[in-house]
Parts: sequence; structure tokens; C-alpha cells
Amino acid sequence: MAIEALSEAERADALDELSDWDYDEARDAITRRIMFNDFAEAFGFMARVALIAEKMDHHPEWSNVWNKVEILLTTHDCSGLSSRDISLAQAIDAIVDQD
Ligand code: H2B
Repeated sequence: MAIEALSEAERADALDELSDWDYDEARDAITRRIMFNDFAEAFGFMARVALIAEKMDHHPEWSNVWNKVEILLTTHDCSGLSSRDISLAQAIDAIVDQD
């Protein structure tokens, strides 16, 4: 079944819950920047997220510069924020919180 972008009310609820994420209005996306101690930690985090993203068949737009990882989540299939982005953001938060 086709995935639909969140309604305004659903988006507002999701953003309330995701306190570490910012809303990018231009992209209808959520973003988070995470700093690590060094490159090994940053890349280790990315490897863990990559495995989960692949399992979910939902992939982040992201970049890494040494100890910094910048993540943008949006759903290309509906050109906006969907429940898939919220699930992936929650999974990412759980990984960050484990460390
Ligand atoms: N990731 C993201 N962020 N958005 C998508 O719409 C998307 C994806 N679609 N990963 C998936 C892959 C789709 O292209 C495959 C065919 O299921």
C-alpha cells in the first residue's frame, strides 16, 4: 500500500515526542545533528543505523565529518514526512541513548 505523508496533527504530535529533532519545513523532514568523541564512534553509530535502515527499507539522508553526523529523514515515496521517518528516528534515538 502506498505510504502517505503525516497530517498536520500527526506531524505536530510526532515532533512533540521527538525532542532531539528539528523540523525542516522546506523538505517536510526532520533533522538531527549528533556529535561523537571521534570518527570511530561516529562511523560505528552509522554502521548500526545502516543495518536497521536496510531492515526497515527506509534510508536516511546523512553526512559525516569526523565526529559529526547530520541526519535528515523524509520519505521520498510520498515527498514528505511519514510514519516511517518517525519509526526510524525512534530507532536512531534508542541507539544514541544506549551509548
Ligand atoms: N527511504 C526513504 N527515506 N524514503 C523512501 O521513500 C524510501 C527509502 N523508499 N528507502 C524505499 C527505499 C523504496 O525506494 C524501496 C523500493 O522500497
